[in-house]
Amino acid sequence: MKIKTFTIISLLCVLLACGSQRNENQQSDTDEQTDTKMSIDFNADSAYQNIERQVAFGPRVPNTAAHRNCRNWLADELKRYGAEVTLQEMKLTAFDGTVLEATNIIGSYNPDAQNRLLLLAHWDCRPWADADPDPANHKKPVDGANDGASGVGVLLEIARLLHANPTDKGIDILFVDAEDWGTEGDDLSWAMGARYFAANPHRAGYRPQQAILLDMVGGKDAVFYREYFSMSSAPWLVDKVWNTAANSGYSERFNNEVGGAVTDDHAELIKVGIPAIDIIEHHPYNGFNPTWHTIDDTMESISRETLKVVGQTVANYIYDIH
Ligand code: AHN
Ligand code: ZN
Repeated sequence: MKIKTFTIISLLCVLLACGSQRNENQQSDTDEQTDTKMSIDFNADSAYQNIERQVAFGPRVPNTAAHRNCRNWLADELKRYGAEVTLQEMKLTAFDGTVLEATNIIGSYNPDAQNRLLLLAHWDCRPWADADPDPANHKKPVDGANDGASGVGVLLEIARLLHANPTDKGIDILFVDAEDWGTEGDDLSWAMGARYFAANPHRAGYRPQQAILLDMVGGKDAVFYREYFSMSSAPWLVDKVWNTAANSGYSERFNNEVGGAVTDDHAELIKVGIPAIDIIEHHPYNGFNPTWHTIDDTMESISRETLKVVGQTVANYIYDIH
């Protein structure tokens, strides 16, 4: 009887101990999860300032001083944020015969990692505000606060985050030139810098597993639809990014409807077999933001809130917070 009681009591003790052990394990699992799900705060004010700095150079139209000065600043910023920087200089002949002195700027993190994510945005400005309601403005260059500087501004803030919170992932930030010296009806007149990069990558055999283009990501109340070429190239990547946005609280800004097809830098990567998607403000019926290719594409058209929505989504995607 005594032995029985003793056995029962010890059995109970063992069970209780096991129970508490399991609880401890669960607790530490939860702690680890909280650790890996550390929050990374995308600073929209910094992104906004990155846009202001670009716009302050003047329109970054190829073959101008503003363009050259901005190029040097962008390269210096990427270096300051710890990236390995490559400048890819090109002479590109535009549809109208103009020879553009163009430069793609590449900033690499963990350049030897095999698995790579490419983040890109165009940094040049359109020489003509030919969508402006006033024809008198059609030969003026655009400020490109949204069309150009916004994607770059967000990615420079991502570079700052990568420097402050290093990961072991292979990430390349690419600022492509000569996107916007194009003409309607001639698909090859756009995205010349991206086409050059696709054919002549900065490293022999460079082949990222995934690429995300940011274009016009600063407009007020912007909504991002699932762009058509992105859906044909990498629907799984669109899913991942749009789900990340939804889990970050931005489901109203990342709409699950499939939008129109936009001839843009990502299409040049898709052509050479790189899975690529475009986060772009392009409404299925209303098209681009009303300031697109007008003289109103200025700082006044930039929303810190939209920069936060896009930047935090990209940051959460990079850091697996989804
Ligand atoms: C076309 O209008 C065919 N593509 C526009 C791509 C673009 C221009 N993105 C920014 N500016
Ligand atoms: Zn444009």
